[in-house]
Amino acid sequence: MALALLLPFVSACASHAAAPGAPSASSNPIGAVSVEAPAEVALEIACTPAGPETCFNAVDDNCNGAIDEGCGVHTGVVQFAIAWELEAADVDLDVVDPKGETTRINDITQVGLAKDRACPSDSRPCQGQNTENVYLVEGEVPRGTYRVSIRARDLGSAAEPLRVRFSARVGQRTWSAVLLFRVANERKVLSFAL
Ligand SMILES: [Ca+2]
Ligand SMILES: [Ca+2]
Repeated sequence: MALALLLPFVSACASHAAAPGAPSASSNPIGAVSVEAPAEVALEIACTPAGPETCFNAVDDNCNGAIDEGCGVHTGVVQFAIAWELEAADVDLDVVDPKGETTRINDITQVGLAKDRACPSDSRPCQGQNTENVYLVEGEVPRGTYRVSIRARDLGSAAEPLRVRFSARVGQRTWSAVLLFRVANERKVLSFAL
């Protein structure tokens, strides 16, 4: 089942709208979400419960829709998170909201997107919990396109590709993928539209 769900996302930069007959905006305040991702990014939409939520791994371990809840990071009905193990690496998560505003650490965009974690950070040690997190503070999900950029500023080690876990939640659906970065400043961009 997981493989079948994954396959539609493998094609290069294809757009994936909801199936015909999906609930209309009036009956479903979240609406359908279409996703675009680079060809090499295999987005998983099937969630397999792995027990209690594990902190700072950017995975919805208990499949309740929230990513890393109960870990001191904020969650919301829109949430984007990344995590990586190599402490020497520096990875950035930037989200452009439907109004074109880019999220910033400890600030809230006009539509209500906030970023509450950045690593590495001068102001707050990450203590090996290398994550970045963007979430909708409150209210209804703003419609439009969320453009999500993940950039590896520093790979930390040239020995092998840097592995970064990425998860996204928009409304009632959560996506997840492992991103591999092979050169510094490589950027992967995904978009979620509703
Ligand atoms: Ca969870
Ligand atoms: Ca988790």
